[in-house]
Amino acid sequence: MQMKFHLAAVAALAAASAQAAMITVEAESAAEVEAPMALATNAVPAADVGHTASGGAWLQIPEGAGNPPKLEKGFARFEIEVPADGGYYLWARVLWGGECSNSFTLQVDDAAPVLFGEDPTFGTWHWVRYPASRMAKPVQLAAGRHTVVFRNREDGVALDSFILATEKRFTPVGLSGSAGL
Ligand SMILES: [Ca+2]
Ligand SMILES: [Ca+2]
Repeated sequence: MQMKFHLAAVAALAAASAQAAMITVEAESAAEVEAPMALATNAVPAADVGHTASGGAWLQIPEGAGNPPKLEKGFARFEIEVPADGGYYLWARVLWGGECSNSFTLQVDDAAPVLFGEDPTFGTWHWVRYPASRMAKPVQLAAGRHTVVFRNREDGVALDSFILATEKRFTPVGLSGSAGL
């Protein structure tokens, strides 16, 4: 079955299936940003990042800004409202500079930090999932407020937006993550 999955249709989908829930968060809506994580916009793009970010802006750690263990600083913290209890897959729209610039450390609430990324798609915006493995269990979240932190692990990385979705078959496409199931 082909189904257009626009954000506006989330309510309808939620009504159709009690288990399906999805939220989209723009990187630039972070509650807190610590340098060298920094805001960039379509109007004043970095040389190594395109003009095609959703919401017209993104967060980035510029190439050469430094990364652990030399520099432990640099994160973006998000306070999100999860609509329903469930197992959530986290999709992020990212742009990686290369092998040494293709990951964040991801932390949800007080859970142990995990590796996000390390995939081999460079120089273009693309969607990356956590957990990456199709066999791995999604992140269990109760309805309500949660904290998501993207931390500096390698410089030369950019984060446009991210999605939390309970639907395992969901795959975001394009700029804002609207997708076919
Ligand atoms: Ca890497
Ligand atoms: Ca954005």
